[in-house]
Amino acid sequence: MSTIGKPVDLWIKNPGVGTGGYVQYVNPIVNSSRLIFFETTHFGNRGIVLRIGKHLWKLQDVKINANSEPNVVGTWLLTNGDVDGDNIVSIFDYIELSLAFGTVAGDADWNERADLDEDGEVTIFDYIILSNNFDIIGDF
Ligand SMILES: [Ca+2]
Ligand SMILES: [Ca+2]
Repeated sequence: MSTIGKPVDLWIKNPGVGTGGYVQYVNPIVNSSRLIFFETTHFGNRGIVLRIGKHLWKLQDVKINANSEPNVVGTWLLTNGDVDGDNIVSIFDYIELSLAFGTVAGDADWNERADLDEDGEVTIFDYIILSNNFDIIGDF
């Protein structure tokens, strides 16, 4: 799926999973070059945890330099498959995908979030994405 044009949930926080310190939330859009820009004054060693669409939250520790603009702080590889948005790819995502299986956009049982590859229908290819990422838990 493409992330271009999609809104991003992004927190700047303390580095490391579970270390708290969520200091700033921003909601940028992925641009046509698949880049995300945002402004911050929270410099130094930080964590950035973000999610886009049906992907799990992903944390990376970064260093944000006060005297360099723009900072390039990393590349995020995201895990697809979170149909219900609870930050784990689980049986509950399978259930929601199953309920929408075989539907196309506009059908009564259509669930846009079950269309993991965003081709406009819920098919075996969406199941494959979910299966490949099954049991993965997101950061946050
Ligand atoms: Ca889920
Ligand atoms: Ca699909």
